[in-house]
Amino acid sequence: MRPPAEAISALALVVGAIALLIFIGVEGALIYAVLRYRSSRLPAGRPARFERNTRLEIAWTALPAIVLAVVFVLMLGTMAEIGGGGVEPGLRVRVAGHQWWWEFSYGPVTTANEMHIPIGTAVDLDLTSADVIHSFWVPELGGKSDMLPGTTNHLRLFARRAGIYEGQCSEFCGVEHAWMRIRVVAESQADFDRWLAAQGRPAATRGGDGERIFLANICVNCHTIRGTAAAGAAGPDLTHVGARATLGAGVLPSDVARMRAWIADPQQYKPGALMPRVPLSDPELDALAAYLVSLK
Ligand code: HEC
Ligand SMILES: [Cu+2]
Repeated sequence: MRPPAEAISALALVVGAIALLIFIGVEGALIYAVLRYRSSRLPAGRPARFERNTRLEIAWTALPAIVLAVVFVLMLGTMAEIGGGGVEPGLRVRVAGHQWWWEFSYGPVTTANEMHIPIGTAVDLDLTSADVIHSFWVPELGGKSDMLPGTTNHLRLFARRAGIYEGQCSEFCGVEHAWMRIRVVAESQADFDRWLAAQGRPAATRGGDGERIFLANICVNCHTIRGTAAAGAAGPDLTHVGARATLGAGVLPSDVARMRAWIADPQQYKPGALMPRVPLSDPELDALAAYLVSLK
């Protein structure tokens, strides 16, 4: 199959060409009429009056109807194609929108904000929301679909080439709507399988200071780190947070310094984000940041 984005773009070109032809025809007729029937070229005296022209009226009713019917049929074809077109998906991912981050579940494996997909494979998304209406859109990979609480919508993604594809929540969902970015890493099947296997493993680092501080603070009420006692669900799963390229759904690139700054005061980077500032000492922040970034 071809990527849904290519099917949409091909349809836009065809419809654009039809619209251009109509534009040229209408403007041409207008210019012709203005020049041909200007008063200096008409016989003197009272102009003749039109009563009716049945053939003209039938033509200008039928032609737009035919054009619309053609566009409608083309659109139905494209909709069927991007909706799946009889091609079974090679992968299914459940996506939940949250204010203001994304949750991706590959069966039992949950991650956040950065999704990976294999190239050359139809990927079907089951989209829902944990709170308000969000909308999933990665323009280069597929169409756009709303995400509604209590309902599951479906959307197909397809990447032909490996690379990073950027997307964005496309339904205004609150103060940090603009910082609800989606990062899709499309990679070979082998790389994808390795990534998924790594994501499926529990957190690697055990028993250090950072882990102890995390577990002793309210972080555990909101975040899960598989392999530890932390099983909160109000914020992103942090089991492999160190493997992601960004923090806070794209607001900061991820490294130890930014991780520390984010934990010290998330509100400075994402005012209104649903993570509070937790009072911690400098050594505690250092240890926490080093620990979280080590969770690859
Ligand atoms: C009240 C719930 C809550 C508490 C408590 C909380 N967080 Fe968060 N955390 C969130 C939410 C919600 C987000 C997502 C914010 C956003 O991007 O809009 C988040 C995001 C994060 C991120 C970025 C994750 C990513 O994938 O980008 C890290 C790291 C993080 N929290 C660490 C911590 C640490 C460490 C603590 C304890 C000091 C903590 N959090 C306490 C709710 C919480
Ligand atoms: Cu949103």
